[in-house]
Amino acid sequence: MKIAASLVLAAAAFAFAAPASAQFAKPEDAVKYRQSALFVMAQHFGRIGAMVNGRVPYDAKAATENAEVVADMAKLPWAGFGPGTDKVTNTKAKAEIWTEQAKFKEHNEKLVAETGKLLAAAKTNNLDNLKTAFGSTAGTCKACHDNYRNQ
Ligand code: ASC
Repeated sequence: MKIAASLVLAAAAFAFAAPASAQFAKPEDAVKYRQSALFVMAQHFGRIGAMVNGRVPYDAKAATENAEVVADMAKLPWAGFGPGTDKVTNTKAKAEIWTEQAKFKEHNEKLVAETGKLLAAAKTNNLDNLKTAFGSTAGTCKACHDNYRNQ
């Protein structure tokens, strides 16, 4: 009972001590989180790319499974760019992410929309549909990188 009570107090103290930058214990965790989501997304997007570019045989089921991961991952990184995370400097993120938040958010939303279309295209089991959606999604990745990521 006594232990439970002190755990509750400790949890409450932690909650109040947590920064305004939402659900992460520290800004470095937010950076790790967003980089991890983007890394996993790139791995699975790359597997679709290999099929689209003919480097591996087209496999409709694998394409859909990969597109599911891509579409899920696409929703995650943006929470990791919250207030205070601009102070973590050993990243490729440009300062404009935080000074042009509305524009950055448009790019984030575009990616979520495009990866949703990629998944829908994968589910048609048609390689041409997949190719079109892949190209369009890649263009969305690139547009955001061109504006908001250092080389
Ligand atoms: C990928 C990948 C990206 C995008 C980008 C598109 O496969 O890892 O970041 O495509 O290169 O231009």
